[in-house]
Amino acid sequence: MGVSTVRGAEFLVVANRLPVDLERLEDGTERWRSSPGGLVSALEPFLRSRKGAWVGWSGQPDLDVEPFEDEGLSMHPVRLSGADIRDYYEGFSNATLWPLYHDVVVKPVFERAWWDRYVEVNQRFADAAAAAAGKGATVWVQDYQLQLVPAMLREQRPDLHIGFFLHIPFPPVELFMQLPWRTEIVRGLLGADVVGFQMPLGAQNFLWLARRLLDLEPSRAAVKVRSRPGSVPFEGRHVRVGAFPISIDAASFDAMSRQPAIIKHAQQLRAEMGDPEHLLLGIDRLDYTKGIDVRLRALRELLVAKRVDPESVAMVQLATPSRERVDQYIAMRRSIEEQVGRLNGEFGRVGRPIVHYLHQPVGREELVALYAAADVMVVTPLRDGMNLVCKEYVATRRGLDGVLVLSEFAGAATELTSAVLVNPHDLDGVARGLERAMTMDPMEERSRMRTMHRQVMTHDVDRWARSFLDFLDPETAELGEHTADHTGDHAADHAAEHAADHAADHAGAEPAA
Ligand code: ADQ
Repeated sequence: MGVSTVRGAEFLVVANRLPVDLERLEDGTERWRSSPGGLVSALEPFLRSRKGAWVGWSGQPDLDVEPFEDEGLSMHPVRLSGADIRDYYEGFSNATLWPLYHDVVVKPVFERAWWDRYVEVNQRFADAAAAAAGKGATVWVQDYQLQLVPAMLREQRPDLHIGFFLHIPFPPVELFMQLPWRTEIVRGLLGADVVGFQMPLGAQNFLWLARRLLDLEPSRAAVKVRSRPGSVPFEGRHVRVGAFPISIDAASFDAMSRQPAIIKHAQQLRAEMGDPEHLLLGIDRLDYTKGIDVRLRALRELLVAKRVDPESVAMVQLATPSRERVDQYIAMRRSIEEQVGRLNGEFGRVGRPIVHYLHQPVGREELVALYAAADVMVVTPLRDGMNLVCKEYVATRRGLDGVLVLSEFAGAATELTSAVLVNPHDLDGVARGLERAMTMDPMEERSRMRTMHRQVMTHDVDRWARSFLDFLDPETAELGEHTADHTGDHAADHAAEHAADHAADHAGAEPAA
């Protein structure tokens, strides 16, 4: 790593966090540690081949870091103070937008001071991006923390090609309308050339809101081809809107799951847990949207009703620490840990708990070994933009064994229709889903997994990134508008139809903007 000599990147990613975290070691020294996520590995080839740069926060408060080079990538750290983290990140991003965009699973807090700080910090990111981008560069802005950046950036740099992708769900119209700053957010997003969502429903909601709040008419393309990306005219441009369901680096999960060391480790893990007949697995950030409590309650119901023998079942629940200073997260952690204690107290025995609970991140190899070891993967979010965990599990099932229990409210449910789909609000239904997974006929198990495995292996994160960037590329853009199907598969088409109906249903009842 060295101080940057690169000026004027051709391709820039702007995200809340850099792809490397600054770690402060006990001896007072600091080092950068790469945080290999799906997004980083998907974009790395693009970034490296196109003089790429990344604008983001280092992960540490009150730290000024000069731009630097990291293995061919140019990093542009943005400084966040303690107060920025409190108001922009923990406040507006995670206590206002996050719950609002996830179906108000908890009540969003609307706080003017947080909004002011959100505007201020978005401006800082936009300024950093404007300074780092070369003439005519492509800038890809990521996620809900930075929804004002597209417009702020365009104001300074109309020469740029700006894309925006929202990783979390875009809410139903009537929920979004609660936001006191709804018009500003929509205006911020419309600064982009392409606004991308996980699901067609989100894209439809956004198109509808843009028209309603800013009094814009959708272009004919949006009306005529409902399941294709639409577009909306705004300040002399056509902002194109589409669904781009994100995925994982499927080949790498597949390859890792076949490594002898990982297979052996998976066997050891099972043996250490007493070789249960059914090993259930949950892996989530510890977040109230993920429905960890739902699956624990469903498992308890099965045990209480003696529909499952405690000697036959074990569950591993990994819960990565997340947003630990936000009130709702503190309360939720306490409640989940109480439930784990109760289950183990009632149904475990010495040396043989029912639930093995870890509140810590684990390394990639341990993660894959757990996927490989599990008979049933339990993914029960109340709402999730996509959910990568279920795709990671499926990618490790080359042997076609294993059952996925998946919430209907995860974006992934439109692709992984052969999962045992459950409604996480219906406790009986989740319990039945778990029971079904544990008793499924092996032939049926294989047939369902085959379909899902094929889907995940052929729709990976590379394909996702390419489809978004091709759509943003001015040379292929015109072509894309009329030919590309950015709604994914047939199920997604169906969701788009549903979205259009949903928007139509609400057209009459909408509050005045
Ligand atoms: P998240 O809400 O963070 O992502 P998810 O899509 O499931 O949720 O991704 C979590 C990632 O963290 C997975 O890659 C998983 O392997 C990893 N992980 C979780 N627990 C871990 C642990 N204990 N140790 C190590 N790794 C762990 C947001 C949206 C999602 C959307 C993604 C991508 O909320 O809906 O799918 O962005 O767009």
